[in-house]
Amino acid sequence: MAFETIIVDIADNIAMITLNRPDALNALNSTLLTELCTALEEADVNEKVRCIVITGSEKAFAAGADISEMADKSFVEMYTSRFFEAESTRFNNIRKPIIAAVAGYALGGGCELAMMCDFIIAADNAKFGQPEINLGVIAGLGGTQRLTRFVGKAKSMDMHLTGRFMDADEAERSGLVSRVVPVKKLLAEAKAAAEKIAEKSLIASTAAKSAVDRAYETTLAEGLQYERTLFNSLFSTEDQSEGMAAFMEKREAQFRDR
Ligand code: CO8
Repeated sequence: MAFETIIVDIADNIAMITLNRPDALNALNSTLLTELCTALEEADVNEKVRCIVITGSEKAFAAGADISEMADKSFVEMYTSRFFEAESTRFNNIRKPIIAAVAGYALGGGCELAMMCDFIIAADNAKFGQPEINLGVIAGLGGTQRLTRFVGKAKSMDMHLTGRFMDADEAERSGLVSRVVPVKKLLAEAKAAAEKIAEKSLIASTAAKSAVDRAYETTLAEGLQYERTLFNSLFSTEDQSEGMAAFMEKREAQFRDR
């Protein structure tokens, strides 16, 4: 399917989705978020795709929700249209692993979009922020909740209340991103990570994603029970037999997602 605001490239079992509104620093408008969700859902059911990468440009992953689209809206319009609610749910329903490869600005909804992915690889020029306070509003796509879980209350409050940006080094120190790489190497590094994931059993990788996500939704006792149930259930798969046999036979496993 042809898209207006994103570019989708599927190769080597990876769907690379590039946000593509360069004139607006990839600001997230309704068209972009709808197209992104459609592309993600297509990738999720495409047997050729085993991992997804979302990226932007070297200057901006995304500089936030599109302010020009929101500027004239009233409370009633935002409330009754359930602005971006459906897109948020559609995104959270994707089963396959999603990596955010972030260079440049990841601000407001852009920072929130990166945090909705399963982990973030940052370029050394990345800047994260929740500057909505400067616009007289607050984060609305999960920033107050997810950023607080990633970096803790002190830094989250600091960022939401002052609107200051966090650079890549601080983001790594604070647990917001998993690794920082030179900007020119960002896509290669994200692709290499995606290829590693794509080599695994998709049943196991989607189970791992689901179990880690559960840690944010439940008590430790319930999370441990959920993990145990998933772990045991993987012993009904051919991939478990193959993975363990391959280890014993000192060879590479050939996973078939069965
Ligand atoms: N929305 C719309 N257009 C944008 C946005 C944006 N968020 N960010 C940048 N642009 C546009 C600029 O208007 C400009 O367009 P033009 O050339 O036509 O004037 C172009 O992109 C380039 O931007 P700048 O000239 O400003 O570039 P600079 O390099 O000088 O500055 C910055 C870069 C610092 C990133 C600056 O553009 C900026 O501060 N942008 C806004 C950042 C921001 O406030 N983001 C938060 C937006 S609100 C939000 O994300 C809420 C999310 C929750 C929604 C949930 C709904 C339920």
